[in-house]
Amino acid sequence: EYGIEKPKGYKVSFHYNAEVEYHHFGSSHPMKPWRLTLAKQLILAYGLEYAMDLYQPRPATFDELAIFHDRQYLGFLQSITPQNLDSDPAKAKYLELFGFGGESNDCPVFDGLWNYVSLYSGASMHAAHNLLNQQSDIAINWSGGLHHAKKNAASGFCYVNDIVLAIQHLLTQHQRVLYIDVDVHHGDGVEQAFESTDRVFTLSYHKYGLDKWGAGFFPGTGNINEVGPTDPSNRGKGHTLNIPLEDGIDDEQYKWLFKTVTGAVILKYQPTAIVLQCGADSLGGDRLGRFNLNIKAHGFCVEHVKSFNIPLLLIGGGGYTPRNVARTWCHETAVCTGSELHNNLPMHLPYLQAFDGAENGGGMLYPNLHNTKRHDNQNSREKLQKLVAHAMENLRYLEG
Ligand code: ZLV
Ligand code: CA
Ligand code: ZN
Repeated sequence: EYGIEKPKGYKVSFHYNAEVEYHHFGSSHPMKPWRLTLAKQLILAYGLEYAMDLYQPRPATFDELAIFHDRQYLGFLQSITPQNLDSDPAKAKYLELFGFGGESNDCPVFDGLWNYVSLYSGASMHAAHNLLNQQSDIAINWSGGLHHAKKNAASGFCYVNDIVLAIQHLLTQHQRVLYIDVDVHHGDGVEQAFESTDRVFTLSYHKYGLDKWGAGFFPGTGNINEVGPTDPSNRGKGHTLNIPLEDGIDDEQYKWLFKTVTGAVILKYQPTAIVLQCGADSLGGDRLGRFNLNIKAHGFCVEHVKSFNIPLLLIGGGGYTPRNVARTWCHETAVCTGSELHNNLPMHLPYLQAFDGAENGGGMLYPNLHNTKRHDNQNSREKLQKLVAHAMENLRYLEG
């Protein structure tokens, strides 16, 4: 009844180890791994598991994570616990060095941290593996997408960069991989990791700019003129594109921008694999985000990328209003399998309460999130047109 037949011609796989759900960053921390429980319940309630191959990936090993990360950093990550955190003064120095603690507690040390990072990374690597051996045309890992992690530091809720690890795996067989990032934050960790290669093109759409107190929106990078290395001898020159946006961008503007810019990048760069980070903090009403997108406009990005029929890895990312994160990733799973979902949530849905009542979206899959508008639209038509012109200008580096 919900259109769950397996579509002919392409295969979708879903890579998920439910153990990730049981990790807690702390009660006041906005990152909630249990949003994945909500997403999974929605996906199952709509019967989407029948339209995909399901895998329960094993956690990544230390050596697998060391393909990108420094061993010293990983050793630290593997050994710290909330209990031994303050016991050793020598540790304090490393906490600072590796991006923990300080005045910011974006990256807390919590129980099971090592297990958590190896689970979400293992899932992204397994998804990439499925694309490589052509078991899937689209592989999905909603638990990954932690784009801020650096090779030797945690940053912005991200400890291990599963995206970089997955792309490195794809590079064993693909000459050109395109990375696209629709999380409201700049995908700085992925950009930095591949800044010196022409085999990965990174494209991020994000909020950029100062707030009324003069603080830059996290991580503070990703302006339109940040195009990576400019030295002509650097092979990475011209293979970075950033699309900085203002508060409150709406569905029509975002869809137009995404289609125009992403389309141009795909045509020019001719990737043989695409990784799409689907951070759901770009939705209207997100606790941390500033954009005003509805679920279907966010999902349009997946539809558009899918339409190019290039092997595709879909990964999660941010998203801080859990019920809407779950809705979006359920919708995007359905976009992949080619299923249409009914706007009334299935009656037998566990956690139906999380989606019910006027303030939680009235039991619908597609509530209007634009009504939850808290951020006026600062993106004028003129500004966006200038931005696109500048982006096209940046793309000229790709030629010759
Ligand atoms: O969605 O944080 O602004 C991928 C992702 O892109 C900051 N952090 C840092 C720099 C100094 N500040 C503040 C530190 C605060 C520590 C705790 C919060 C706690 C409660 C509510 C909001 C935040 C918070 N932190 C909001 N924005 C931040 C950013 C990090 C954003 C990471 C986005 C990750 C998963
Ligand atoms: Ca982004
Ligand atoms: Zn984000």
